[in-house]
Amino acid sequence: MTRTIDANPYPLAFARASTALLIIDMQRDFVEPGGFGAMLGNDVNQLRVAIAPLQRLLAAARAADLFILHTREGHRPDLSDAPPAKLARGGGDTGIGDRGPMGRIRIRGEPGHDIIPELYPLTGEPVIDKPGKGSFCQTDLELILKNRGIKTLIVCGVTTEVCVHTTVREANDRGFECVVPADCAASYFPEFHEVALRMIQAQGGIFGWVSDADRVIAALA
Ligand code: C5J
Repeated sequence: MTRTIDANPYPLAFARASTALLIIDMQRDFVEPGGFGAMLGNDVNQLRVAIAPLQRLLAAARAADLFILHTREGHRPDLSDAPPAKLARGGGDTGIGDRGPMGRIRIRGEPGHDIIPELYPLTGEPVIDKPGKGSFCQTDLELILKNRGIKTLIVCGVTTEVCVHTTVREANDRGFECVVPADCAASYFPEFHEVALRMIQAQGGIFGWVSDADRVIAALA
């Protein structure tokens, strides 16, 4: 059955069976006070505003039997999958692989790399470990989505202008239709969040749609 999500720049037609909820990088090191993001001087409350709307959307998606996937940005403990350019980026004293407030920074298996308890994946919800900003780069995400017949992605998480944006662009180029519920994504920089969302929906939806949790939940019901 075809449904529509009330979205900008125009309603997005979708079918529940071919739609997935993709939650990007809701990891402790980005989102929690006392994590690496906070250590860098970021105000994590700018990200935490997305948790409550995302919890409601996640519950609605689970109730609607939607396919749900989560991503985590991070690397192998030996850093063999971390490009030297990424390791060098930032120029600070503490970076990827170093000891941070929640274990080794961006390393799989460390406490800070884990997904926040409020949005923890259930058994059966794939978790995609990605070494980059985009969720399709060097992962099996595309294969998993194609095998499930997924055509539409509801993309949420952090940060709007980095990993959410990169993922939406990658997905769009691969033929997926993406909608971002604005209140289910967030940035340390509110102005980047706003502009990133405007970019997605500009020019007739140049690479996607923008909606919000309430409108997506209404469409799933
Ligand atoms: C994400 C980042 N998840 N900003 N990563 O957006 O480095």
